[in-house]
Amino acid sequence: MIAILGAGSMGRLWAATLPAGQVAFVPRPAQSPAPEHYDFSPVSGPSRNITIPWLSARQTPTTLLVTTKAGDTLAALSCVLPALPESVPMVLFQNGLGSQQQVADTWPNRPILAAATTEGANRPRPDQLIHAGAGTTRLGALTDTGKAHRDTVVEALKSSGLTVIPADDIMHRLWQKLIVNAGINPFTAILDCLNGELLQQPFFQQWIEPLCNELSQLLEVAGQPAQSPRQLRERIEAVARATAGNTSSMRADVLAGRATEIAYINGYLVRLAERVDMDAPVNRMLTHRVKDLI
Ligand code: KPL
Repeated sequence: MIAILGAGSMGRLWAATLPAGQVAFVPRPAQSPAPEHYDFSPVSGPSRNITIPWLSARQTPTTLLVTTKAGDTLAALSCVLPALPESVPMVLFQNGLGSQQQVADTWPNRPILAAATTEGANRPRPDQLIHAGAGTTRLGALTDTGKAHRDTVVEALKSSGLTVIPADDIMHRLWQKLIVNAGINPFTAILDCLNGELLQQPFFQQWIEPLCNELSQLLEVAGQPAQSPRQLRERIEAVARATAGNTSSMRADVLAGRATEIAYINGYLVRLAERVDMDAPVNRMLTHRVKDLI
């Protein structure tokens, strides 16, 4: 049984695609035990009704997928981990950086893995899940005890039919994703536009180059392989084009009045810069502008 903590878009995507009967959502103290029903539209083919039960107190999962928002993760895990044996591996799916490290530092003896995924899923209505774009999910260990579980967890998640591959350097993958999110998400939230509409916006054109200068320096600060500002800009713009019709997760959060993950994306980069006495004014400006939206 694979247990999923966090019944948002990503949690529901895994729940809908993993073999029926082998997956359950993990209830938090105030959550009702009635099964979750929703309509799932795959990338191709007809939509279908999905019913996912909640994990009962008697069941011990083989793996825990953690698909909560970055800012909710530590509190959510603090509620559920006391009841979960220390040997159960968990996979962190949070966007950005910072929350994964908080979890690994809080439970260093647990087998903790992180996932960097490019799957696209959204929920136009609470009872609907759309798999907007097929991607790849890379999985790697964050703690020493996580290493021995990686390949078994990869195999288990492959039974979803989604593309899942092991990663030797998951921090590198998380950084690559962070760069793309830092260059797309805050702009789409501030400008209230689709990813593909960014490229024509004067505000994006004004700030993307100075932002990429900061991102390139911060990659170096983090000990990541060097990438020029131009390479970073090309990748950010390529992803914006490839996901032109998408509403970014940050814009979706703002439109729904939910807290965003800005503190774990551009906000994380501002904190990293501060630690080495570097200035990151563009990341700081974007962080403030997004925080002011809700
Ligand atoms: O990951 C994304 C997000 O919305 O968080 C991108 C790549 C920007 C696609 O929308």
